[in-house]
Amino acid sequence: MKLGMGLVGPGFIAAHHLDAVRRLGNVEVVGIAGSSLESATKRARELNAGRGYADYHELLADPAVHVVHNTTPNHLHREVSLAALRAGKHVISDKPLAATMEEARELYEAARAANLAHVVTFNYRGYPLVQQARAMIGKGKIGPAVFVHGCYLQDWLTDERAYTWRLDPKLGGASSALGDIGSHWCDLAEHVTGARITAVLADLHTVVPVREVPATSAKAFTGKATKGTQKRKITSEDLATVLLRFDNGARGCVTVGQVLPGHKNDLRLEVNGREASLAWRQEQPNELWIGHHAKPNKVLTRDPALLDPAARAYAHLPAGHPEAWADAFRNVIADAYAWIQGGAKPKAKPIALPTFADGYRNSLVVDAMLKSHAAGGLWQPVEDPLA
Ligand code: 4PW
Repeated sequence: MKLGMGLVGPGFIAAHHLDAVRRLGNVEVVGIAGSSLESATKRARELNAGRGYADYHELLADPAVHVVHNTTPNHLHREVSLAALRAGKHVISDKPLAATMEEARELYEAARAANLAHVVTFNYRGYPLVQQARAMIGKGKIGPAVFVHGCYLQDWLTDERAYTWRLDPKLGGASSALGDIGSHWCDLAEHVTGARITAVLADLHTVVPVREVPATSAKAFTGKATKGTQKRKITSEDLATVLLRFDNGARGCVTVGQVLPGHKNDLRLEVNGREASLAWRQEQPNELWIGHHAKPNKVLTRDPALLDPAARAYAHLPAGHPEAWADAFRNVIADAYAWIQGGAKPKAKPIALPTFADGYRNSLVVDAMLKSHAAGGLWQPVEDPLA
């Protein structure tokens, strides 16, 4: 059956969702809903994405739409995804699943009750060498994991004139750095190791406490404000350092920051086992470092012939291809539609595909970090109702 795709919230990530869907071949891009019929129609024309809708309710009422991509700002994730599930649509939501843990739980429970696909785009799972690391760890190739550590460092908020709705608790949720990019790292750490974070000790900080912001802007990435600006106090964190404990006894730590000059989109994950270590870096996605104590270290490149079958399935482009990020994104979207085409049965979900259960799980981890910091930096257990 040819599926119809609708998208709500045509911001910066929308183009990647549309690109990924178009490459599937058997999905029709039906249209886009935004803040008005005029803006939606304009964006649909700019993105070659079917028609514009007056609002998302009209899109959800269209029988030609079977799958809804929710790429709205975080504060609208719950409202739009819940309405889409209730309208009988499969949902692919940008991360984080929702602005708060409570909203994420509500979305998870609604998705679990519906016989529909529910996906959250933790897109870094789509890199072949991330799946290679996961397969190696799962097969015991590095021995029991004892230390899981890394970072996600960026500099796009370094300038106090840069602003994003992510820094406004009413739009981005209570957290900025952790909710926006720390969520990616935590999802990868649990996905790659197969272990669960059971407790956290977090120290959050706001390096830039006052920003020059445009009077109004819904854009995800607002450039340096120049005129019509106002000073705004920033309360959410742009820097976080967190200690971690895992259910397999491993310890860990992660640093997340959006104000660190020179780091563009620098996610790094390292897992040290009793036999070997693995390290992957998003800015060099076609390499997996493998460390040993009794023989030379080596670097595995994304040569399909050398990869585990689980990783080879994601290695479509030649190693070093400039579109590695986009290819990873396409892998997650392709898995989502394969699941939908197969009837979205829970047991048939592609193993790497992140669902609302993962999004809810992730919100519990981030929420525990916020609580740990609020308590003055005490160890905070991570609830695990899905265990
Ligand atoms: O998830 C996204 C990250 O991969 C974030 O929302 C923005 O883009 C900021 O960093 C990257």
